[in-house]
Amino acid sequence: MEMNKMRSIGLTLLLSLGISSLIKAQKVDTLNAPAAVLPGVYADPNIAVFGKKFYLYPTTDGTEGWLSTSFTCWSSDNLVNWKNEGVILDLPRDLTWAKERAWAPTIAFKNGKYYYYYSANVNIGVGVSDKPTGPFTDPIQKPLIARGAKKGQMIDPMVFVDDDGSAYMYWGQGQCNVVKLNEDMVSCDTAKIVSFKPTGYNEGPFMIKRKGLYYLMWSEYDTRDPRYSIAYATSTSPIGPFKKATGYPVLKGKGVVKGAGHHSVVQVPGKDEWYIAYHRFKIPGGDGYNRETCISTMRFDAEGTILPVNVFEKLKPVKVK
Ligand code: FUB
Repeated sequence: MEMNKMRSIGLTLLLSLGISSLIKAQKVDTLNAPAAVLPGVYADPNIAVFGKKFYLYPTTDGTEGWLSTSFTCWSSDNLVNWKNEGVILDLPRDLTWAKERAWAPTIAFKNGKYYYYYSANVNIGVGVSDKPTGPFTDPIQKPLIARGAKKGQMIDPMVFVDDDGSAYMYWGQGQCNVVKLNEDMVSCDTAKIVSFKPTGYNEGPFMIKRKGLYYLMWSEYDTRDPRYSIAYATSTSPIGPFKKATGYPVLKGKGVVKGAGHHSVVQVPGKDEWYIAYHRFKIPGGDGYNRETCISTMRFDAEGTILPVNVFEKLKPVKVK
């Protein structure tokens, strides 16, 4: 065989070996997902970091129609191992205006206090405490946003505190609503609510800010639908207008992972390192009422686009310095 021909066969062989090992390295075993981070059924996880600890505030799952009546809090110093801090708000015990459907809470820290926002019987309430682990009291003794205040369901609050200290609350199923909270964090001017519906938006809005850009993320489809997934839009303002990112959603199920959505995001303090907490149908045997809480790494590309999250990547312990 002439020399040139041998060289080109060798090169082709090397190239195909290289490509096949690359494909192997990227091949994901979609039949084996990493374990959930919380034991049992917990959904709508809201993740936060205070000091050197991470906290998770989920919905207690496991009843048809999501009839849970109390909220728990979980803490961790590495994102992988979580401690149950117990019940932080019990609706029949602590509220005068709602007894069930304790859903999708969130937390914010301002003026030395922790403010806990949650859905209760399709109203939005607010609690206050000196500690991230509660217990939370009900400072206003009524909903902060009452059922029927706007189109869609008054559920799934998220409070984002901007660099200038302004706090914005996002919420809503069916459409997304946003309002600036008053300095006291427990009141707002409802006449100033801005409502909009990005294409595909269903519920679970969550706001992050990175390098001056606001990223509004949300869940698409119904939480009982295996296609439940997370998309996002960006803006230079916390109240929009927002431009939806095209292409692959931030996160969606694949293989054994179904119904992955209703998320929250945490940034490791002082680092450009981000983690996304979300629920999926419990593996095995779960559905839209039996969901479990997971955490994955979330990355950006050089242009600031959120890259598709690999729900099969094993989470490594993370320490806050
Ligand atoms: O967990 C109850 C409800 O299911 C939440 O409020 C929705 O976002 C959906 O996850």
